[in-house]
Amino acid sequence: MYKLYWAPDTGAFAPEVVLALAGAPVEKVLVDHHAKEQKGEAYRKLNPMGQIPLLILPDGQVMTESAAMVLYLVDCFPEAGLAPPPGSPERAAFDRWLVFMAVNIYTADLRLYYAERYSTDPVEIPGIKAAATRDLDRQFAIVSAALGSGPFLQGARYSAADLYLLMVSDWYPPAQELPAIARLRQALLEDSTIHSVWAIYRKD
Ligand SMILES: N[C@@H](CCC(=O)N[C@@H](CS)C(=O)NCC(=O)O)C(=O)O
Repeated sequence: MYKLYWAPDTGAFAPEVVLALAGAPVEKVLVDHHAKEQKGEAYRKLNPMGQIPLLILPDGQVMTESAAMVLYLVDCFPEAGLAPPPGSPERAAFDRWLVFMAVNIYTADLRLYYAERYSTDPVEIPGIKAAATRDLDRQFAIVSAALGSGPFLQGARYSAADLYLLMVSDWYPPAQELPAIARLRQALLEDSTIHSVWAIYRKD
């Protein structure tokens, strides 16, 4: 059994939707995001970064980092078809876009939403937010161009990288206006399993 520490509107969507599509059993632990439970001593013992999500594997190993969870889980459940096989040329592109979104878009989103953490001087907050917005516009334009005629990053079949894109574009509404991203979101949300997990995360 997997154990997922989650909260609405967080990166826990990515591992949860992969587990749901794979049909894997998961116990969910709701973290009180607004009360900053993730910064408390008990939670930090599991994740010293004090961040959500946190995944405990069936053997008890603790995983942090949403993209690492996705990369690991897609290979645990190859029959779910959520990533090209390891070692294939298609897998290189899958890994590339997943990591691109995790290290660029996710972190720019954090700079936008937690701007006060990125400087010791509050005067700099508007500039931090403006730079994050500029970066998000540029990064989503790159992903949008990569979608081409899509509808998914690798053509007709969706992968967990597309699900990650659904998640990060939820956090930045201007990205949802880009036609290729709007089309991808609509196509993914037609799937009842994806839609039901997505709806849970939007209940904040
Ligand atoms: N690199 C981490 C980032 C996780 C992260 O920053 N999560 C946010 C929610 S989306 C969080 O925990 N925010 C609460 C906080 O930092 O206090 C990952 O991909 O899992």
